[in-house]
Order: sequence, then C-alpha cells, then structure tokens
Amino acid sequence: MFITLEGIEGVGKTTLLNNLAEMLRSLNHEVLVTREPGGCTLGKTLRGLLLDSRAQLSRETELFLFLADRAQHVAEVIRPALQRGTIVLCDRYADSTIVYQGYGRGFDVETLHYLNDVAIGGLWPDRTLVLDMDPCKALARARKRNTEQGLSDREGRFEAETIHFHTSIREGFLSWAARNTQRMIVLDAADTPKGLLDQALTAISIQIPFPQPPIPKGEKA
Ligand code: T5A
Repeated sequence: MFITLEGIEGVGKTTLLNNLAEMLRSLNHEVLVTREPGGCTLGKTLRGLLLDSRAQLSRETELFLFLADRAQHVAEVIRPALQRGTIVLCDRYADSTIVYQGYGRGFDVETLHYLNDVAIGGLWPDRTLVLDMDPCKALARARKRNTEQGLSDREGRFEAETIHFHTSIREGFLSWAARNTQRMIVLDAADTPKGLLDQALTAISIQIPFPQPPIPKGEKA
C-alpha cells in the first residue's frame, strides 16, 4: 500500500503523516515514513540544492533535480519497501512536480505526467491525500512552527514565493485532484489534527485491511 500526502507549505502534511503512521503501527502494520525531496542518500544532497534560497536554479534544472531525486527514491527506498509488504507513507511525490512545476512554473502538465511516469517506472500511489486550506493561514502555521523551533531564518526558495504563487499552487492541487478522483482525495486541513486524522482514516479505510473485531459467540458473520 502506497499513500502520499500533498498540499501547500505549512498545511500540516508532516503532522498528519506522523499521526497516521502511529495509528497504523498501533494496528500492527509495518509502516515506512519518507519524504520528497530528500528521501534517499542522493536526495539529501539534492534537497539542499533545491530548497536553498541562494541557489539560482533555472526552472528546467529544478524540474530535473526533483525527477532525479524521485527516480532514486523509488529505486532505493519505496519499491523495495512495497515489495516487502510495508505500507509506505510519503510526504510529497509526483503530484508535487505536476502542480509546482506545472501550475506554478508553467510546464505542460501532460508532459510532466509523462516525465514522472518514466522517473517512477509507473509506480503511482494507491491513494493521495490532498490537504487543502487558505495559503495565508497555512504559511502562518509554517512560520509559527519555524519561530517556535528557532528556525525563523529557515525560509526556503518556495516559502519565499509570493502569495499569488501559493494561491495558484492551491488551485493547481484542486484542479489536478478533480482530474484524478479515483486516486486523489481532498481533505479539509483547517480541521484539528485529530479531525484531520479521522478524515484521512476514512479516506484510506477502503484500502487498508484493518483487523475486524471478533464476532461474539452465537452471532453470524
Ligand atoms: N516541491 C517539492 C516542488 O516544487 N516539486 C516537487 O516535486 C517536490 C517534491 C518542499 C518544497 O519543494 C517543493 C514544494 C515545497 O515548497 P519542504 O521543506 O519539504 O518543502 O516542506 P513542505 O512539504 O512544504 O511542508 P512544511 O514542512 O512547510 O509543512 P507541512 O509538513 O505541510 O506542515 P507541518 O505538519 O510541519 O505543520 C506546520 C505547523 O502547523 C501545525 C504544526 O504543529 C506545525 O507547527 N499544524 C497544525 N495546527 C493546527 N491544526 C492542524 N491540523 C495542524 N497540523 C499541523
């Protein structure tokens, strides 16, 4: 089972991913939590380049670095874990490239879909949860977190983009999800962490084999 989380900055992906992993582990599932960019050894170096606000990357360079990160991540981490029967929870994946580099940077979305398909060898997620909320509120969450963790100077290349950019990314995720309703489910990220976890569990429950409660003696299944 392969589940990805998507959405704009600060919307609560990492928080939900960790809550989801804890819940699934408590149900005795083997779970791997990973992220993009930076989910494999090569990716850690690429992540530094991609998020550094001082890096002057052309949009083509940016695109192919994200794809290189993903190709290696799939080969080294995601596919082997899925083959072992592990549930993989990934913070961002191919849909981020389609939305950020497509709706955000202006590349053709169909071309990006094809390039992603090559990079991942056809390994699309079983479910993608898109966390949606007002970009101003999401960015405020991210900045508050950075201040609380003493990382206020951490603002990266994407966080430093204009509100117009973040709004077009939000709209991009909603449009792309509407074209892929069999896989992508939009969640209300303005909900509490607990409420969001409940929304996510409902969204994936049809796919995860949760243990059934024992049937009391004398009752039929
Ligand atoms: N990118 C990435 C591309 O352009 N193309 C690609 O192909 C890929 C893969 C990566 C950047 O790269 C771009 C997109 C991104 O700009 P990143 O550093 O990995 O950036 O960070 P992001 O994925 O953007 O995510 P963030 O770490 O900023 O935010 P999260 O994970 O969405 O939010 P989280 O969980 O850290 O929460 C933020 C704060 O809000 C609180 C948390 O406690 C935390 O303080 N919070 C809540 N508060 C109230 N209610 C809730 N429900 C809450 N959930 C969390």
